[in-house]
Amino acid sequence: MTDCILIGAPVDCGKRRRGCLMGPDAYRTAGLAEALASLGHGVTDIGNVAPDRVEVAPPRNAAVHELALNVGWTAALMRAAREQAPNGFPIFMGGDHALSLGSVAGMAAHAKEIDRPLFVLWLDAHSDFHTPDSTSTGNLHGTPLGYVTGREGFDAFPPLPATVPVSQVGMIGLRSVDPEERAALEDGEATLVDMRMIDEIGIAKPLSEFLAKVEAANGILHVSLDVDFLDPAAAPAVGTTVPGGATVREAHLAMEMLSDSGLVGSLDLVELNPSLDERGRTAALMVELAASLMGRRVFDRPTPRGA
Ligand code: 5AB
Ligand code: MN
Ligand code: MN
Ligand code: MN
Repeated sequence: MTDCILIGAPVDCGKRRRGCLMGPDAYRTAGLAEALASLGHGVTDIGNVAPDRVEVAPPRNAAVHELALNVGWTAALMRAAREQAPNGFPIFMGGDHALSLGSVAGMAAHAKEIDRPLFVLWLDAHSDFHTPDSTSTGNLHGTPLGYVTGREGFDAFPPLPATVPVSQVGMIGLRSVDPEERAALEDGEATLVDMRMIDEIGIAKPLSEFLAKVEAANGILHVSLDVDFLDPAAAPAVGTTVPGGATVREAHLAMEMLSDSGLVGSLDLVELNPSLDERGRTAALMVELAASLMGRRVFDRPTPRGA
């Protein structure tokens, strides 16, 4: 039994298209708390976090969108993560992926306090490895892995209590990486698993290799699940759809393996835009995936919730 702590993070400033602020309530409506409780877990929903009010100097890169608000969210969510992590298993209900600037930074600080290395698994079509200087769209939901790994250019953001070495990052599901991200990733030692590799050898082998690395280091793992990891046919409720994504079963298998590993300590559910959903099916799928990560097995899946 795990104490799950649901943290609403209605971040909507990481990109221009609006709607992710409705994500936390979509997860509540889709029954995330009930699904976790049915597995025997304790569940506390602490409600929604609000961003700190901050002032920042104008960004060097004029394309950057809503810098101050993103910095304010980062500070507030970093604090929330550090406060909640000692009490259980934080689940950040997004909100766009800019929320992970704060959630991952906070979990890294927590891991340092308990003297274990934090590993991060990024399930996403994108590498989100930009900096505020390198991004051409200016959308900061494309930067959280740049920030938490300590890339330069984040001077407006809170200083990191602990960085996550690139060698402790795994990205699975890649099929959209910008040239500048690619160049920066080529220098590092991140585990990079693109869709072609998944097509050729499946998702199980590269994931179990990454998990073996986490285990060998006595690490704890933060999982960041972007809706666009999934194929848009299965998960339409996201602004940044990229065809050719993970199937429903590939995603469940990843969650089931993560559950079996016992290594996961926290989770982000990000980029759900309920205004783009079809009768709530993307929200429902994300809830099902979270349930698989928290121990639901194929043979004890309940009949789907109807009207
Ligand atoms: B997401 C892009 N690389 O920088 C950019 O959805 C997309 O959190 C970022 O993965 C996508 O704007 C961010 C083109
Ligand atoms: Mn992302
Ligand atoms: Mn993405
Ligand atoms: Mn996205």
